[in-house]
Amino acid sequence: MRVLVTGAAGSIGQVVTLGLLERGHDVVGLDRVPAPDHGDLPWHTLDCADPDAVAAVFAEQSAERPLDAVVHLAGHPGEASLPDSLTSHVVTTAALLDAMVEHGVRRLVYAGSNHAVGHTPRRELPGELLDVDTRPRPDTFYGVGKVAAEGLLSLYADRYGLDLVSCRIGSFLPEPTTVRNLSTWLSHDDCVRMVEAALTAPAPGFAVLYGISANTRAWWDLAPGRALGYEPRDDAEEWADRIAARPEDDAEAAHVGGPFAGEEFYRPA
Ligand code: 15L
Repeated sequence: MRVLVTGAAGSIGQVVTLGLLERGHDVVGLDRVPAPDHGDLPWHTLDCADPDAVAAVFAEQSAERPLDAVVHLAGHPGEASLPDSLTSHVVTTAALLDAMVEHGVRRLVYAGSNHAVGHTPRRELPGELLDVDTRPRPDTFYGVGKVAAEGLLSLYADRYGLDLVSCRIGSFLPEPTTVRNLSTWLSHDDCVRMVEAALTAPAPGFAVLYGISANTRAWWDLAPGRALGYEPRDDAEEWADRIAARPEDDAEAAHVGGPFAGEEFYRPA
């Protein structure tokens, strides 16, 4: 597949770009910053919040060799003001979706987040695992942006028949470092497996999956991902003996969003 990866210079973007290249896909990188050294990767330096700039990328790619899919990883990975969160997660997604419709690109894999449901108290988890149909319960304006972006994916899937998969990523890290991470970790290799599954699953339409590894202590249900072909192989439990308990562990375990659900993030919109 020929895949446009946005946020390709970011921490997830670099891992996904290399992983897709290793698996034989063609990658076109896009970021607000110039390319890290990935050989002669085609690259566009621009902000996805600029719809004209995004449209120009699709026009240029269509003239050369059309894109098959987009992996949309661009976006500020933490809390920001409400307007900035909506720009970072919703306006960027809309610009890409409109360009996809115009140029016949039919699939997008989105870097959603566990913070779309982060204010869900752990004691309310039905059967101990949170499924993808539980009501959106964002823990921050960041989470609100991710929920709204999923709403946009749902709208464009219904209107235009696109295949749009939101991967609600847990904690993307080289290895788990906190007790919460034992439940929330997404390994680098599993992240690549997840993205490739979401890119290649037959006709998913609008779909949501939880982007975590096969963690023994998982809080989120992996079944929706497995239904799309995502088979995680790593388990944070292998690090459990090396992770020291911290005073904040109990507070971080009260809600699935961990620290993002805490009062330190409360602020006016
Ligand atoms: C995320 O979605 C954030 O981008 C990242 O900063 C972490 O907070 C991560 O989730 C997490 O929940 O650990």
